[in-house]
Amino acid sequence: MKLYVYDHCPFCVKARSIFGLKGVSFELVVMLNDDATTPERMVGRKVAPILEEEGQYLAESMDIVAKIDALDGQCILTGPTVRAVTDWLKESSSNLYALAMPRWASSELPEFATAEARAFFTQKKEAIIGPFSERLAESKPLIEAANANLARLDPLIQSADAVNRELSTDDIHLFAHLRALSIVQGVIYPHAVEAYRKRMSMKMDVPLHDNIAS
Ligand SMILES: N[C@@H](CCC(=O)N[C@@H](CS)C(=O)NCC(=O)O)C(=O)O
Repeated sequence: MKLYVYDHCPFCVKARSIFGLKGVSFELVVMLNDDATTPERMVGRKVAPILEEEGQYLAESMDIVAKIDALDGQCILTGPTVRAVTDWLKESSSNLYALAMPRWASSELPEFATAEARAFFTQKKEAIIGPFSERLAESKPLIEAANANLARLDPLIQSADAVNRELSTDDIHLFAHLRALSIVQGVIYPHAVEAYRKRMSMKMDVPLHDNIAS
């Protein structure tokens, strides 16, 4: 199986994470961000992630998660989801992209290996969140808001091995959020959140961006 992704993309992180959790081997293919030809050849539109298996394609992150989880007939994402976690994700997502997008755009990520790919991303995303320079200038209040959100998340984390103690789709969504945030320098992770994101990164085999955070 091949999984086509952009490294920064939270939807792609969701798809990647189940392979690590299940110990299923796959080939990770990072597309250039301006490469429309590759995804269009597979699914008729420019999108990531895409799972390729024997000439068949699947282009929806949570469908990929469900497929890989069910592969051996022993699903592991069987725990109930918790409303407080879902609500937290909804409430906390508003400033995530304002923080992460300008930082992804200036990072040495494989999808930005060419100047054209980086420019494509910058242009497309600035059309959504405004000039990156303006968002970067707002870093202090945005990071303070993210820190306040994380302080509210901490007591919701019941175990470093599963937010609700039993693995569920909440873990897929929550780790994708925390992994996106890891590109931001100066974020303060309370104890349980720190243990959780580190453990999940290891189990899901998706490295955090702490080492390239800016
Ligand atoms: N519902 C889709 C959303 C996927 C999605 O929006 N992916 C973004 C990348 S993060 C994308 O492909 N955007 C088009 C582009 O980057 O040009 C899923 O969960 O897989």
